[in-house]
Amino acid sequence: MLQPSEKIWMDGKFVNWADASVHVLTHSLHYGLAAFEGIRCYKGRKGSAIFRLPEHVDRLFGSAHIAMMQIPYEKKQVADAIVETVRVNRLEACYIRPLVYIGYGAMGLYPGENPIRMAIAAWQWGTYLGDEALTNGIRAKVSSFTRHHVNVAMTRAKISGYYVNSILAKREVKADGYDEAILLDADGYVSEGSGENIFIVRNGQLKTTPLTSILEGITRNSVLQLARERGIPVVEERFTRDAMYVADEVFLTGTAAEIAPVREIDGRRIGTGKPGPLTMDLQKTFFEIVRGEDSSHESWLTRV
Ligand code: PPE
Repeated sequence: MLQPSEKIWMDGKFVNWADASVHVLTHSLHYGLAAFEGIRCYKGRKGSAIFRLPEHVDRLFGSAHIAMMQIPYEKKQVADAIVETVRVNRLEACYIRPLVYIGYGAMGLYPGENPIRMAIAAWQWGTYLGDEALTNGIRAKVSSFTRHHVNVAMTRAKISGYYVNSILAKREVKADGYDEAILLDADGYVSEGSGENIFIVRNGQLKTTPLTSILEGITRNSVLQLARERGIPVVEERFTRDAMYVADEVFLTGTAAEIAPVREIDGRRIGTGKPGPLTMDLQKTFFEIVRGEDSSHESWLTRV
């Protein structure tokens, strides 16, 4: 269950959590055209810090631009509002959810002059894929649902409606007792998890899917950067589902999921069946960075 905080930022001002409502004829609620972000704020030695805030704000504006929604604020105003939302709620560690949506006005697919509205909520959110996901790894299953074709969804945008596909996939595999769904693209290659990017490790090489049918993950970008700094060979290249089965390690990355090892896919053990050494090494560094214990990537943190 969602743990309520105190205030939600709505269209430039803070309202009480319980009062943050919209009209039921809000355009986005019917047709799914809205853009959102998922951002984490971590508690660290030097206080709380938001991870890669400018990159998330950029992606939000990019999503809105792709969707032809004009955000009625400057990037700086949005970034400041996000920081302020964490502050007013006195949250040390939290998940932040900015949402840009098409408000009440005309109905019908053509939104015309309907207002573009924006909200920012923040709440405490623990581990996304279960309590032991980060330490023991998760069990994943390839979904029977295909990820959007590149000309159906433009996945550089984080658009609400795209997540119907993710929800269907997630429900399907949860019903079979798995923790997370992996979706294949329209050509049959691996794309991503329902809410995460995917990496495989084989013979010391790290591989992730290219930016065709996937979200351009900010955690993915961070992992690629950390791996390159370590001199680990990295490739962004399509791979098939059986490449996952024979990988030494598989892991998922996302703001909510963080860096989650995958220990089983489709009933097949991955590697030793335990989280792999490279996965855990990257995860350790990631947590040290977000908590400000490793100062090598200070620029990734915005102090609250
Ligand atoms: N792919 C998808 C489809 C996706 O939704 C996410 C984030 C990622 C990759 C990873 O992107 P990034 O967070 O920038 O590393 N999914 C968000 C929503 C999760 C939810 O259930 O809500 C998130 O992790 O915040």
